[in-house]
Amino acid sequence: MSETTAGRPPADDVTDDDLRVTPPKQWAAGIPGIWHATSPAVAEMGVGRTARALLNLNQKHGFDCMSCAWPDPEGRRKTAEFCENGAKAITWEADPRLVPDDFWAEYSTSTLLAASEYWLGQQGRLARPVIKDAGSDHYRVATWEEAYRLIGAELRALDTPDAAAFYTSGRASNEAAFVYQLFVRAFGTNNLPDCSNLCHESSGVAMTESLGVGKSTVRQEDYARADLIIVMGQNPGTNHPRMLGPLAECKENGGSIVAVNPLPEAGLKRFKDPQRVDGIVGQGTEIADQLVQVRLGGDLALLQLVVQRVLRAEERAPGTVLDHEFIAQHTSEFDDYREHVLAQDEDALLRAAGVRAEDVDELAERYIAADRVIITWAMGLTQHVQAVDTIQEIINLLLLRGNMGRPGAGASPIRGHSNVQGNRSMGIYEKMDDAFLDRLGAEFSFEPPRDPGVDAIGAVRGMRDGRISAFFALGGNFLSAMSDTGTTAEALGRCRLTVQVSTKLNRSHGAVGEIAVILPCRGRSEIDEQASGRQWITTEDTASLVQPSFGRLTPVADTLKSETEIVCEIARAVLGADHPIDWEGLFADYDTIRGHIGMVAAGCQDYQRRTSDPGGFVMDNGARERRWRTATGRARFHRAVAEEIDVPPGRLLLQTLRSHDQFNTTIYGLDDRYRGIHQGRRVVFVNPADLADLGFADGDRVDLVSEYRDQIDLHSRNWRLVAYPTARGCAAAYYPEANELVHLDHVARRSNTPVSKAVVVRFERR
Ligand SMILES: Nc1nc2c(c(=O)[nH]1)N[C@H]1C(S)=C(S)[C@@H](COP(=O)(O)OP(=O)(O)OC[C@H]3O[C@@H](n4cnc5c(=O)[nH]c(N)nc54)[C@H](O)[C@@H]3O)O[C@H]1N2
Ligand SMILES: Nc1nc2c(c(=O)[nH]1)N[C@H]1C(S)=C(S)[C@@H](COP(=O)(O)OP(=O)(O)OC[C@H]3O[C@@H](n4cnc5c(=O)[nH]c(N)nc54)[C@H](O)[C@@H]3O)O[C@H]1N2
Ligand SMILES: [Mo]
Repeated sequence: MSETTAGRPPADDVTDDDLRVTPPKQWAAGIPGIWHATSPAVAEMGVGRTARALLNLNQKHGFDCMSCAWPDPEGRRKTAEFCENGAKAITWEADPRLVPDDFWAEYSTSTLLAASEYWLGQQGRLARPVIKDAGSDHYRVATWEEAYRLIGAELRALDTPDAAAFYTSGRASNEAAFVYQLFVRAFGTNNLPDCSNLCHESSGVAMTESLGVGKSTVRQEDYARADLIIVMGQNPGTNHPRMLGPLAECKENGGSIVAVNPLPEAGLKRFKDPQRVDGIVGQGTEIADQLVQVRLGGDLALLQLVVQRVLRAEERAPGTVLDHEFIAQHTSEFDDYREHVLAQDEDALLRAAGVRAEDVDELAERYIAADRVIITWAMGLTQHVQAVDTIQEIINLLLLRGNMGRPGAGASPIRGHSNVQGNRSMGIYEKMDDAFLDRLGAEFSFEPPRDPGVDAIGAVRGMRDGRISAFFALGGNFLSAMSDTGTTAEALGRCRLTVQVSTKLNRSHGAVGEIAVILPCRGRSEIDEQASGRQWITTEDTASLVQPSFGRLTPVADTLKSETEIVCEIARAVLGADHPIDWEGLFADYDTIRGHIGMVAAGCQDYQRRTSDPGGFVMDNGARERRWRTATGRARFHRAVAEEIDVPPGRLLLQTLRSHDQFNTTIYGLDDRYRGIHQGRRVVFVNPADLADLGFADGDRVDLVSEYRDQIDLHSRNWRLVAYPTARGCAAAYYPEANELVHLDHVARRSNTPVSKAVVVRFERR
């Protein structure tokens, strides 16, 4: 892809003129990992700022890494407690280049919509508020006061507060998230869709019903203590690289690792720890002892096959396999469940899972032989029609041998965004429970709305159908993150007002309503001065560790404001200066906000004091302590029937996933070196045998057509086929480019998450 020619960024996402394909890598990290981590940072930022940025990542008194939500060690930290992708994230955020004022006259909103995410990110940090007036196709520079006044007037003019939706991406601090949901509810709506709706919603729904808590039941130190870790539907080498360390430690302590994945992912094969001398010079640690190459969406069937074997082993040697005491004391519905699973047809399950019986035998033997088992998972499980059932089957399997609420064992959804879990704890949820709303109302003397709001899918439908006419986004890139890009763009375009609080440009800034506003904010790494002095913020990681985070870098422009201040100023502009909540007092001193969080958010009593300790505190979990806040007061066995996904002849099942050079919709670079892809992104990975069966060859150019029920086919142009050892019948392509193939109505049952990992596609030769 070439650099910009004036007025016209590259028209298509990637031209792929220079695309090269090489054999995939057998290992992750090590010297190339660190090298790739530091070289781009130094080029863009200068040595001083780079060193300050990297050395403050994930240190006590430094800032929490904004990349993934992998937990920090509770005790000792290494000098460099970050990974290659954390380094990319900080370099991208701390980018000193600014979008110049004359940019807005040069590029129209339609040009931004047509530009690539890569090019947009390379334009530097947003520096000043900009407004696109009705009738114009260009943003213009504005003052903060003008922007606040405009947003205030437009939101007040709505017929009902429910005509607005307020999206959150998982980067916001707990303080910003708390004042944001407070503002939205004081305004009068629960329309708080968030990136969780597209991400781990299925995990939350499943675990809350089965265990009474929607979060991981294991702590950071548990991974190294496990005898067996099963990593399902997750690519840690790329997306949670710091997890490879604890996985390697587990192995060194005699444990074993099983990867369940249609793809043989590099990080799961061999890992060289760049933090250790033997990691750099040696062969690294062989990570996965077994790879189960499941078919896309086949995990529920696979898990039931394993459960059947565990139950039959118990029948053969009664009293030796199941943890009867745990089952009797801590669980409910076991007998019904047992009968139900044993009645499932083994051949049908094997077909749905796409695995051989020997693979299941081996996995079941490993499970039975291990005293302490952790199962982790991410998007490979959550973004399927039967996602919730699948995750509940994981819980079932763990419960059989009491692998819950003891050291080295448990269920561990690995979160995505660095503070997405904290955002939920702070009330970013369209159907927050009554207890939270009661406390919120009592703390601020108002009656919060009780009707459930819209989630991400509901927001798009609402905008498309004219019920929602104002869309506000605290971070993120809603257009590119949502399914069905065409419908989402059309829906946003029907709005009267779209507002985005952002650090950098993305395509959502081109998918605008009649009036559009961009408000530039500081990043987490930057110093945040307010009336009472320098502020710090708090975040929560995957293991529920809540910690302070201190901005250390000089903001790239003094025109930027913090997210917390922006939200409070908008609240003032919308609700009026005489509103009973003292919005100015809230952002003048974040201690005030933490005081309120302590009174409102569950498990956050005495929040200010407990987060003042640089080590932070671990939130109460329930399941981890074997206290079950479920409908039966116990951990629940859940019954499901695995459905085989129907793929008509001549079609494949396509998953959409991340490359090694991106963070969600942010494209750092055009390589995916672990998978052997260089200088391009429009590739489709297909098993060579499927390519042959379909009459195609590696290197062929195709259009992708996706089919969903009787709905209109969705098209995506110009992809290059790559022969790759994925499971038979399955294919993979990168998100967000492939999102235009995911139908809006194709969602997971009970969690409403877009089905981004099982799209039925056919190829059309170009
Ligand atoms: N560097 C970097 N880090 C990130 C992110 C990023 O984009 N870049 N994103 C962050 C976010 S928000 C999230 S949610 C996480 C995402 O972390 P991941 O879930 O690891 O992300 P994906 O790239 O979607 O990878 C899905 C994995 O599941 C496998 N898979 C797909 N379908 C199935 C299936 O049906 N069954 C099984 N068993 N496996 C399947 C895929 O082959 C792939 O290995 O990472 C977070 N961390
Ligand atoms: N097809 C498909 N679709 C998916 C997925 C998939 O696997 N496949 N994954 C889904 C998942 S797991 C997720 S989490 C979503 C992600 O959805 P989002 O969270 O909406 O998307 P991001 O790409 O993380 O958002 C990037 C933008 O956030 C802004 N930003 C970055 N840092 C900050 C900050 O500190 N403050 C503010 N205000 N803005 C900031 C920048 O402007 C940047 O362009 O996408 C989902 N969509
Ligand atoms: Mo995510």
